[in-house]
Amino acid sequence: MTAPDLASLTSSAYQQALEVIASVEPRIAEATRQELADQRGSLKLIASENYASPAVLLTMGTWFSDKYAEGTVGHRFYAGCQNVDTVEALAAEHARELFGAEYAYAQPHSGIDANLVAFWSILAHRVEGPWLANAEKKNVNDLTEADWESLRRELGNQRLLGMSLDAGGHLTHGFRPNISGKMFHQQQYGTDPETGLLDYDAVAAKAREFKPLVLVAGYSAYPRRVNFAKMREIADEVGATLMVDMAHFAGLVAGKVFTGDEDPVPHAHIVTTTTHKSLRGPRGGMVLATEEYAPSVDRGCPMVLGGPLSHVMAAKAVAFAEARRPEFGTYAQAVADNAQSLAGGLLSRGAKLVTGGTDNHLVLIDVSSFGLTGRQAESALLDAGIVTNRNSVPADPNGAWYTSGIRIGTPALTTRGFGHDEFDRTADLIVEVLRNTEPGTTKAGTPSQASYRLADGVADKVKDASAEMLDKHPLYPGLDLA
Ligand code: DSN
Repeated sequence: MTAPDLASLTSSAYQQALEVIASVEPRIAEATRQELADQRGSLKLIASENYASPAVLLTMGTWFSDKYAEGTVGHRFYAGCQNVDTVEALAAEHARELFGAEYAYAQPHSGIDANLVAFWSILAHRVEGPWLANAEKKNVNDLTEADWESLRRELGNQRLLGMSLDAGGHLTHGFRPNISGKMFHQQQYGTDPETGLLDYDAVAAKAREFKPLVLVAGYSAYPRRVNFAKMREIADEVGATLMVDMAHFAGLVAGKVFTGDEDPVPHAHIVTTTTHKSLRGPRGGMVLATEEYAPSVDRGCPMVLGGPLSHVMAAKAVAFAEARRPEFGTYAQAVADNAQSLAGGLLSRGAKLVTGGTDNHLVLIDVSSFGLTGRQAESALLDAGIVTNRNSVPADPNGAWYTSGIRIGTPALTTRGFGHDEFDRTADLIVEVLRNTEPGTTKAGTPSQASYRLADGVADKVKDASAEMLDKHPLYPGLDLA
């Protein structure tokens, strides 16, 4: 089918769907229209967001949403799951092929679910496995209450080493207030204070001293690639399981931008991801594993999860099928190239970047050099139609709420067709806003971390310049909701 045919089909599908929704709750139909208008009219630079294709979006809106299907393919706790089996098997097959993984589990609803499944799988595999072997028990059902009590003591004494939140790690990598920081004894590794880069020798030294069961690699706000072969060497030396959370850069792995030592799949025991960031699928999670860990990952339900979201698994299958096409590789390479253009454009206009640049899909601007907190910068940029999120920088003096950083990424606008020139211009617009924003003061006259003043006329000028670029690269071209 040609692109105009598809666009016109998509247009009528959504027009009709919104009429059906409006017949019950018109305000939801209106909010849905407005969300499209807002996304169309702004520079979406949130590094973890993207625009899924109409095929992926439409797949989520079906009666698969109505079906319960706890269990695994061919082994369900509910009757009538034959079509869900088709969907889940296809999602897993596409995922295995896409990433060259031995095993894929498409049920997690989100990244945190995927990470919880992975943690409990590692615990089950590493703690229950040898214990069962020693006890000469055939499976977990043979364990007595006394066995479980002893297992619980072992489970409660396990260690996890992950990247700290302010260095760019994720809160599920052992951050104290998150369950990962409570279920494990955790320690964190950071980045080099001078360069902002990962120091593998320092990670190895910490691992030797701490001897974790789980070494977590991966990030949400680290603008560089990771050498997963080195991380595996560290894990092997201390007998840890290497778990990689590739949620942010899964699209760059799928698109073969990250290969060799930068591809986590051949090096990690377990890889987790979300499916909606650079991978451009529906909102959800997934676990990839070696065969060795597959039986314990398969116990994600009932261990951690309830009923799978079959409609979302169907959309994952569609998105993975899209990502197996050659054009996805071209897209992924453009995401990385565009991040270079964005970083280069910011640096050449005097912005300070954590690590001095990027070689993945994201850039972390240290806005303290503009005299602003992340919160002030985020708000001023939003006033000018530039959607970003504030983020801590390493050893952030402003903490995790106000922060000193702005995290931006290229996956979404690359999907719209932005290239080098547009990202350079985007850098120009960001710097224009930041230079023209002044921190405010509190009622007591002290410096405020939240209030700010953007100079008159700047927001409109930036919005006009953005509109020129956005109009040339329409979101969902041909989709008309009028
Ligand atoms: N919220 C995601 C992000 O923005 O990176 C991570 O969970």
